[in-house]
Amino acid sequence: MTSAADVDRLPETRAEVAVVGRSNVGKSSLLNALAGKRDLARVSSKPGRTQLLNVFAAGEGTTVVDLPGYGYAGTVSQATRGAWRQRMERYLLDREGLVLTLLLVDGEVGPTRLDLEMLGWLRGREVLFQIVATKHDKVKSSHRQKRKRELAERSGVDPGEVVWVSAEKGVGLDRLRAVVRDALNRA
Ligand SMILES: Nc1nc2c(ncn2[C@@H]2O[C@H](COP(=O)(O)OP(=O)(O)OP(=O)(O)O)[C@@H](O)[C@H]2O)c(=O)[nH]1
Ligand SMILES: [Mg+2]
Repeated sequence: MTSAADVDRLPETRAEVAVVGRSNVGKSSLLNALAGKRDLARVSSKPGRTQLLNVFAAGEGTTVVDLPGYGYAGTVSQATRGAWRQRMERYLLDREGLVLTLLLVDGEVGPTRLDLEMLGWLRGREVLFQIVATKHDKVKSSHRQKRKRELAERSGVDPGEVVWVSAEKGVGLDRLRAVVRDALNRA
């Protein structure tokens, strides 16, 4: 629908799901996979691709937002990174109609310090959230059970509460679509 630099510039929504996570965790790829479209959200192997709040229509007046990633360690200035982060946090605080935040954690890497900070921040503000572990295909199948337990434990949730996905291989997409649909329909 639109890209905006600020939450005040976003179109009204009946209900909205937001996608947050570390830069390069796979937010834009996951949105494309959920939608079944290749080039809806821009993907890049270089972190820091998504810098604005990008809004997508999800039917019947509902929307999904792709947010800038945090923890970007590239060559942009501290001030610019601070602006992206502020953009994301202001969004999460002020967005009317936000019903669910998907917090993406790299399934191969596990939750980083910044992911855990973000999680604490979301918990503190009682924004409803769902932890999604990405890049399932990159974890060797012999390591998966252990990795799933560890990721959940470090995040402070039960393993069954984490949705594992692979945008590349289509893993977990139906389950996540159901979570998103439920949240949007409840509103
Ligand atoms: N193997 C594998 N790679 C993935 C998967 N999802 C994303 N990637 C890769 O991870 C990189 C980053 O993907 P993006 O979707 O652009 O990540 P992002 O979180 O939107 O990044 P920013 O916009 O910079 O915050 C790209 O090279 C993708 O191809 C996945 O499920 N499996
Ligand atoms: Mg992106």
